Amino acid sequence: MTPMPRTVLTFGTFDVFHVGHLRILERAASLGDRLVVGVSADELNLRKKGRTPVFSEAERLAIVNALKVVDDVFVEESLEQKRDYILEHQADVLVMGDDWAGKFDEFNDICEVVYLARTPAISTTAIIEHIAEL
Ligand code: C2G
Repeated sequence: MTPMPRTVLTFGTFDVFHVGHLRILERAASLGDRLVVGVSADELNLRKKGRTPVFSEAERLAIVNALKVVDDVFVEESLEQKRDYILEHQADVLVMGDDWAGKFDEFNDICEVVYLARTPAISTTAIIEHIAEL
């Protein structure tokens, strides 16, 4: 019998896509056979970070979906729906950056929860500030 493919699920805004985003998606993909990414809705980002993303939800979805390591994308409408998303996408592993360390341990009952170290010294905010100062 062929074993079931191992599905990895991760979330993020992925605004002003940079190498830190790429690295975490590559590492997440290496933990399974299939990588699904929940891309934060514009509305969710506004609530979470107090600013509208530079790139729209449709643009961010298109960019993430075009990556070789990504198999499927969907819009993450709310932070509170994580359990539903994990079940809906039949995720075996939930991957989050370690800025969220410990925050999603409650989902250990339905999947493996892994926190990966962030790539140092790069962020969307730093890029926006850098460009603004040019
Ligand atoms: N990331 C990283 N290294 C960086 C910057 C970001 O590894 N230098 C990771 C983050 O840890 C996250 C992913 O890239 O796992 C996406 O980053 P953001 O777009 O900043 O994600 P965030 O807005 O925190 O969204 O449900 C949770 C949220 O949707 C997470």
